[in-house]
Amino acid sequence: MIKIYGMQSPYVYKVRAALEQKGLTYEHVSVNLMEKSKKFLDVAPIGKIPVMEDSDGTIIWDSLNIIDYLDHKYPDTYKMISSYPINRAKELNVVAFTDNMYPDGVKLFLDMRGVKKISDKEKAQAHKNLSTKMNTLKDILGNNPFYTDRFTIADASVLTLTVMLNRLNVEYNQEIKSWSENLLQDEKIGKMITSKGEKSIEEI
Ligand SMILES: N[C@@H](CCC(=O)N[C@@H](CS)C(=O)NCC(=O)O)C(=O)O
Repeated sequence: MIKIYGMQSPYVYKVRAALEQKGLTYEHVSVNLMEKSKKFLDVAPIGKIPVMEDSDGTIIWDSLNIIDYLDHKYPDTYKMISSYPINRAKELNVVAFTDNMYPDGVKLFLDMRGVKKISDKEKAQAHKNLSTKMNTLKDILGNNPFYTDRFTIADASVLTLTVMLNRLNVEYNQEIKSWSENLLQDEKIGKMITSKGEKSIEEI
């Protein structure tokens, strides 16, 4: 069975979104990122989650790379990245844009957890940056249900971001908030977020 190393991370949520749409079965291995074990570093040379171990033992890391691999390895399943060049480019633009928002999110997360405190000024700046960029994401989406013509990696990327911003109490526009709440109601899409009480097969 496919193993996903990492469970609680926006990047893991994106990979889960793909696995759920594709109908592939998977299990999680939780990873202690504060104290990375040899067992984890053996499968994850860059020391980041998510890492995917395919049923044949193939190891792939980086959420975008994992999703792209899944699209090609299992071609008869739902495609998370469009083949049509214009849509593909648009979707990858959104992925890159959201990825650029993570450093501010991580700063706020580490501050909230007390791992690395930041000044009030830095905190305010991070909130402002994130809110401004959420407005850009709203403008790109417009009144459309999806960033391209159906649910793709672009939507999954913005959804994971909204989940993270909600947990960090970052204010952002109501349009994207409602869009996210609405999409996450979908049974398959909603499963991208780990449910309370969901357990991994082991923690390393
Ligand atoms: N570009 C990577 C980013 C993955 C990433 O930054 N993961 C974080 C958790 S959300 C991590 O593992 N951080 C641990 C570390 O950097 O030591 C992806 O898309 O998978």
